[in-house]
Amino acid sequence: MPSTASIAPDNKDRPSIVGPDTPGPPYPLSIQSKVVPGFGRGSSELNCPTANIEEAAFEKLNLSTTGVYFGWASVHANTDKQDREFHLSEKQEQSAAERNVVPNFGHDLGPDDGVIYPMVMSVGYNPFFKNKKQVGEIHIIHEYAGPFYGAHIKFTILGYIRPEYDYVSKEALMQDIQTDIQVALKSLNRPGYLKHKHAVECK
Ligand code: ADP
Ligand code: RBF
Ligand code: MG
Repeated sequence: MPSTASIAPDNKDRPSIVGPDTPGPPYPLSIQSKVVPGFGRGSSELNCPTANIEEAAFEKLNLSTTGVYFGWASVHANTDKQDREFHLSEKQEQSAAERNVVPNFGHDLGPDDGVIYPMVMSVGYNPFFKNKKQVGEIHIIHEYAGPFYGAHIKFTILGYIRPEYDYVSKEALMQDIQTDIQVALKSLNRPGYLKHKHAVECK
């Protein structure tokens, strides 16, 4: 059920590092998915592109808590010619058609293919945008040359940053996302988290 999320507390009161020195259960959580189109707001409205994951992969993760997570992720060209379909909701389908999304299956990744970078992941209803369905979407903390719809994303979640909130303005949400990125970078830069920066075993 969509949450009735509260307005975010003051951004300046946030901790700069989260989680214990070594991640404990249920982490690490590793999974892979195809990168599917969302509603196109990440890059255009928030200056923060997110690779949306497939519904089936999201369900497999079985996260009971909505909010912002952090960990490691890599994107891989999808070379399987039989694997060209997206399983999208009607609304996602409509949005992708309107935006004329043309998947390249990650074939333009070049030297970024398979490289592991830090990531932040948003899980939930995006209360600021009042989505009806939960989504899982990953912002990889790296500047890619372009989109990679249809590629495979492999990721390992190692911890939780905060719940999802509603915001008084888009700028306030953007500011919290930038803080999430700094918190993730600092939290991952500890031996207990760095040791998980290796290729994800596919499930
Ligand atoms: P959508 O709603 O379709 O997901 P976004 O505006 O969130 O639209 O853009 C997401 C797309 O941008 C991703 O699917 C991916 O192909 C691309 N992208 C480029 N750089 C990144 C990045 N650093 N992290 C995540 N996705 C990225
Ligand atoms: N959306 C919200 O409505 N509330 C949030 O607290 C929130 N936190 C986010 C944190 C991160 C790190 C990222 C990448 C996204 C977050 N979003 C949040 C989701 C954002 O609204 C979404 O990425 C865009 O709507 C594009 O799909
Ligand atoms: Mg997205």
